[in-house]
Amino acid sequence: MLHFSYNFTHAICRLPARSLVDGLRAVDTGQPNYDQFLKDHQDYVAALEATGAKVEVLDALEEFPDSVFIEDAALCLPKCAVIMRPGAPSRLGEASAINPVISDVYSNVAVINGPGFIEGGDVLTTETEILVGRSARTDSAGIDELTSLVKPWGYTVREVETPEGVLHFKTDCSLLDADTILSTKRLANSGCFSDYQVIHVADGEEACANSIRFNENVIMPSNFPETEKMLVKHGYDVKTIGNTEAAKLDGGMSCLSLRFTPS
Ligand code: CIR
Repeated sequence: MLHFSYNFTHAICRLPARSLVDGLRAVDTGQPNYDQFLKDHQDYVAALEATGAKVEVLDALEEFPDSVFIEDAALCLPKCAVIMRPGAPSRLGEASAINPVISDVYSNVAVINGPGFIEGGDVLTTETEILVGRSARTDSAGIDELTSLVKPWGYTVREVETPEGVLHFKTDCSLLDADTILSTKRLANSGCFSDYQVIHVADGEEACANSIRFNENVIMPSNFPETEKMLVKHGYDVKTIGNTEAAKLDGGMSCLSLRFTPS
């Protein structure tokens, strides 16, 4: 049985720009190394392709240092796509840059026009609902606009809270299958996943909560052995990808792609 929330025939990625050294970060843990970032990005694209998906890799956008984190600029649903409105001023222009690319593959494209803000990293799509975490980048007005744009297509949006100090809602959680979510304890403790099974990331491994289920694989960052073991024990087919450089810019596995099946 196919599940639209994790079975995808297509993905779109964007090559990292050399300007990524100027990318946003909450805490300075050193400059990301461009060559290592590029290598990890190639491994990531290869992992998506290995599941049989077709992956379009867009040119780098030097004017937007964070544009490799393409997920934040758009939301791809089975029946429509929505161009987001990033709350980080340096990322706002990424929305109009992605619009023509999305309009090439979707016939129904809606646009968040504001005044609210919303970034794709705050949006978790499950089989039954779209959860959106309010954060420093996503506000209630942005969530309300998304809610009314997707309602005609039959999607339900639930507004929830991203933990204080956490960049995006999905920094702390990932969908593993139709019923199961991988989450940090700090996010799951808010009760927002009470209708789901929750697997907690191992203590001290919170930085791997941003993983993705992509077809048969769970793709997670390397070097989180306890959580990896736990996922394997639960029967997931885990692939790991180096993420040291993206992590310096608060990026993880979900941020690096838009995943979809054209309708
Ligand atoms: C930013 O702060 O916007 C980027 N440096 C990281 C974005 C990560 N995106 C995501 O979690 N979806």
